[in-house]
Amino acid sequence: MINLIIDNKPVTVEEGTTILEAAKQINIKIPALCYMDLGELKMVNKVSSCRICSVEVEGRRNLAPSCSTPVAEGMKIHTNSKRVLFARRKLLELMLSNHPFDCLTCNKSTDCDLQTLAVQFGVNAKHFKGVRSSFPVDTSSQALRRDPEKCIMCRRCETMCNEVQTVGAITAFGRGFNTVVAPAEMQPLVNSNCVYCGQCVTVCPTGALTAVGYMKETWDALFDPSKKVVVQVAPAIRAAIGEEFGMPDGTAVTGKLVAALHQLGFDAVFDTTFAADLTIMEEGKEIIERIQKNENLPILTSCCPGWINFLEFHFPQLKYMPSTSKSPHQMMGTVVKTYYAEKIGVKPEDMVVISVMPCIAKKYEAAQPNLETNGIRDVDYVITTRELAKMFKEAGIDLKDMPDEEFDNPLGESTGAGVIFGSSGGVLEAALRTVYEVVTGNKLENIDFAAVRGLAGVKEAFIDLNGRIIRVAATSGLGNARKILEKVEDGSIKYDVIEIMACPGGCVNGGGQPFCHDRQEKIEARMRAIYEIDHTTKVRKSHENASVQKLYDEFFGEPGSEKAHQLLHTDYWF
Ligand code: HC0
Ligand code: SF4
Repeated sequence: MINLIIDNKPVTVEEGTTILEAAKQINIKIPALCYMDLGELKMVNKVSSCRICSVEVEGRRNLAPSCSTPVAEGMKIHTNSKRVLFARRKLLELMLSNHPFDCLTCNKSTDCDLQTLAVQFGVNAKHFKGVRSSFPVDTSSQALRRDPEKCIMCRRCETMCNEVQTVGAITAFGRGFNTVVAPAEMQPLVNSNCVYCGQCVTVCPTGALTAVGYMKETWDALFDPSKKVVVQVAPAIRAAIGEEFGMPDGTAVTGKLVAALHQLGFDAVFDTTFAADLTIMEEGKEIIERIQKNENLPILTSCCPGWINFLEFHFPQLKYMPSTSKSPHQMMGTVVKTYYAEKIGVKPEDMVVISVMPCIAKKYEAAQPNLETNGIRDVDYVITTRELAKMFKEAGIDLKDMPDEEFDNPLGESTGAGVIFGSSGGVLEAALRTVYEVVTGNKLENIDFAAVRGLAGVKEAFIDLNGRIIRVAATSGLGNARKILEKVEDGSIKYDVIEIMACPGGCVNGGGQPFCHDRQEKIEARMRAIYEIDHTTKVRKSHENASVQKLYDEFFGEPGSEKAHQLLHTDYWF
C-alpha cells in the first residue's frame, strides 16, 4: 500500500493507483475531460491529452496529469493551488480559442463537459486570436452527426469505437491544427463502416459527435391535422427518462410517460413491448424449427440494428445465422399501418409512426429501403429518449407531475417478457420462457433466468428441452460479440441461440439515453427498474399476451404464417 497526502489529507491506496483515483477515494474531485474509466463496462481512456486534470506534486518541476500519474510513497499533492487553477483556466481558454462559440444552438448545450468546465472556471471570453482549424460538418448519415470543429481530441470516441466496440470506424488523421478524428480516408460517415451504435456519442464530452435529430419532423406531424400520429416507446425508455426530470436513477415512469405522450398530442400511444412479444412468437418459432432440424445453429437475435450493421461489415459470411424477424419497433410500424389502420379505417399513407428509442442505429434502420410495406415506411421517424425529454420540456410538461395513464389498445398490452428486452439478456430470457413451454408442453416453474442478466459481457445458460440440452448465450458490446462469433466460427464453442446487443448492457445503455458520468451505477439502476417491472407484471410470458393472441386470430393466423412472413420478417439491408 502507498501513503500520500492530497490537499493536506492523508490517504492510503494500492500501488498502481493514479492520483486522480486516489483523490476520488477521499472525495476530492479533480476535473477531467479526456479521462474515462467506466468500471465493469470496461471503457478506459487514459491518454492524458487534455491535461485539465493536472495537479502539483511537491518537488516536481512540471504539473502532472493526475489521470495517468501513479501515486508514490510520501507524495504531497495539491489539486487546487494557484498554479494549478491558473493552468486549468489557460488550458480551457486555449481549447475554446479553437472551438465554435455556438453554445446557444449546439444540441449538446447543457450536456457538454467543456461548457460546464468553462462556466465553472469563469472562462467566458476568447483570449487567444489567430489560426483556427476548419472542417465541414458531416451530415451524411441518418443517424450520426460529426462536427469536427467541436472535437477537443480527447480520443474517447476512438477508444470506444476501436477498442470497446472493435468497429474501427473512426481514427485521428493529420498533425497539429490539421488533426481530425474521421472515418478512413476522411470519407463521410455514410461511406464508412460505422454501425451507428452511438457509443461514441455517449462518451463525447462536447458536441463533436451527436445523434441526428427528428424533433422538428415529429412536431410537424403532431401539428398536421390530416395525419393520424402514432407513437411507440421502447422498453428501456421507461427506466431512464425520469433522470431528465430529476427523478432518482432507476425510477420506472411507464404510466407518467404515457400520460405525457397523450398530452403532447399523439393520437395513439402504443408500447414497443407489445411488438417485442410478437417478435418472440415469430423468432421463437424460428428457434424451435432450427433446433428441431438441427440446422443453421446458432440462431442469432436480429432486433439490434447496430449489431446487424456490425454483421454486415465484420461477419457477412454469417448472414444466414440471425433470425429473419424484423425488430420489434419495425414490426409495430407494420402492424400499425396494416392491421390497426384497417381497424380504425384510416389510410396508411395518412398515418405517421414515431418510435421513441434509446438507440441511434434505429434511426438508420427505420430509413432502410426494404423496411416498408406496399411502398409505405413502417416507421417514419425515430427520436431518442433525450429528444423526447426535450419535447416534453418545450411543451411545459414535467414528467414528475404527470398522472399514470395506460397505453392505448389494441397495441398497448405487454408482458414482463416484452419489457426485459431493454436489458442485455432480456430477449433471450423472453424467448426461453416461450420456447420451453411450447416445446415441452410443461409450465416453466422458475421463469427467472438470472444467469443471463447483468452487465457481464458474455452470459451463458443451459435449458433442457425434452432431453435436448440447449446451450444459449447473451452478449453485449460489439467487442464481446466479435469474440464469441470468432469462437463459433472456428468451432471452439457451440451454442444454439445467441442474443447480441451492440451497446454494453443492452438498450438501457443505448446511444440515445440520457447522458451520464456515473455510467455503471446508472445502467445497473435502469436494469433493476426493468426487472422490477417484469417482476410485478401479472403476465410475464409473451405467448400469454392476450392482444398478441387476438392479433394472430384476427390477422396473421399463426406464427410463421405466410402473411406473418410477408409483413413481419425481412432480409437484411446488405
Ligand atoms: Fe431496444 Fe428493442 S429492446 S432493440 O434494446 O428487440 O432501441 O429498449 O425498443 O425494436 O422491444 C432499443 C430498447 C427496443 C426494438 C424492443 C428489441
Ligand atoms: Fe464507432 Fe459506433 Fe461511433 Fe460509429 S457510432 S463511430 S461504430 S462508436
